[in-house]
Amino acid sequence: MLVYTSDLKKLGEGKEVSLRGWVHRYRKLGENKIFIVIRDVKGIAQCVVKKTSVSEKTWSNAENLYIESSLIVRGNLKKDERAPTGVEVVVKEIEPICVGFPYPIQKDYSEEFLLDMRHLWVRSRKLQAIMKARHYIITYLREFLDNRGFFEITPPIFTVSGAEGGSEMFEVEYFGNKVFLTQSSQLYAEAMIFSLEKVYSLAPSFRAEKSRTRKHLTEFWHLEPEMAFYSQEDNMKLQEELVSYAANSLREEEELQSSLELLGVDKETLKISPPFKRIDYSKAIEIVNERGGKIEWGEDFGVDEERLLVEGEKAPIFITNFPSEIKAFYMKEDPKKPGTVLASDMLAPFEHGEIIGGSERISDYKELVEKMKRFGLREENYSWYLDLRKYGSVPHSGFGLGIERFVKYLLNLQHIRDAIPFPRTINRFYP
Ligand code: NSS
Repeated sequence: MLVYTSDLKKLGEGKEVSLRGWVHRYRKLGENKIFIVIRDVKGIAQCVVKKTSVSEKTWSNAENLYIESSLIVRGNLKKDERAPTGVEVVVKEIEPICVGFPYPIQKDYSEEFLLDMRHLWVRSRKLQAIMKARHYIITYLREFLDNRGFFEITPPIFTVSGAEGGSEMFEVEYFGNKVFLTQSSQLYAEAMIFSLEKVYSLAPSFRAEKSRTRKHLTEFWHLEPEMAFYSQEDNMKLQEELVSYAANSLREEEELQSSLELLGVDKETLKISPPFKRIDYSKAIEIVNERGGKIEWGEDFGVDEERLLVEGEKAPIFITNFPSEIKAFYMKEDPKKPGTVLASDMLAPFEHGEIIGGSERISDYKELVEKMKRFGLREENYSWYLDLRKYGSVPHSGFGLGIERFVKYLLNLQHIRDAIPFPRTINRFYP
């Protein structure tokens, strides 16, 4: 019977099973015994090959394996307290699929080497656990929005109009024209709300940022919901409910318990619920300065300021009402606090920092044209976007959540590059 490594515990002593997978560990004990730890999608299992109880062929197959050789193993289950799952497979037969070559990841575990070997390192148990969790996290995010009546849309990646400031865009030659890789799908999501009212896109965004930090990628996956008739308050409510739903679903996911354990995730940190604390930007400036930082009104928060702001927090917090001049052109002014916008950043605790940026958008044509002028943007590059304010404009809001930042926070990862299989950073685009 072909089973997964995780099935072994449930099956009885003596049962005959076949396992299919890869050699994770390999150890020869004396002349007559070989221990092979097999890895498959579900986990690992210990197999023992005894020279005296297998055919010559199987013994020589076992002797010739390398780390990461692929194979099928047949044998009988035996209880063994020392084996990782409490049972081991006493091997009867080994059928190699690909013996291959000596595995290059042996002693050198330096970060740079592992990044060069990323195409192989994605098999490591740590990355396997992270990628499983990432899959589930994305599933919860979609599930939550789908249950609220959202439609998923698919925006273009080649664009001409930047959403977040033109200097950080990657240029692409497009049959003699100059286009850019999208920074954000927001402007297209905005176009779609006039048809579908509540939409989201999950697509890559590209940022030619020269930031060398543990939270910046040049290519990241971006979840961007956009909602007609939502105020900024409705927007923040949706965000805190979405984030809480994903965190708690992750905590409770049966399929992921061993992955969370392997990653050392403290499940208490995933017990979060709305409402999240809201701190006005002006108050946030005071807090930063009280806690030993140095920042003036009108400056944006960097990594250090974000760290001070979430000091002692157990759940994410919102910073609201940023000065208009330091935020994007499409954000609506707060009529109650002139000079500031109806926008929020969601900062995650434990030094993970910003995971969401959102705002209510300017829905009035004249107001948008004026603000674009003030920001030095060329109207002709945005004429289609301005059309949205000419024909049946409505109040609307939306936000962007960086998938890798979110995964990094929920799994408490040291570096954002481990939240994506093939990270793209300022000096890394291979493999
Ligand atoms: O620049 S954002 O703050 N906002 C936008 O792009 C809006 N147009 C989103 C919207 O309202 N639809 O980026 C949003 C999030 C931010 O909070 C991070 O979580 C993530 O996107 N982000 C990044 N993740 C990884 N690497 C980089 N460089 C990065 N930049 C933003």
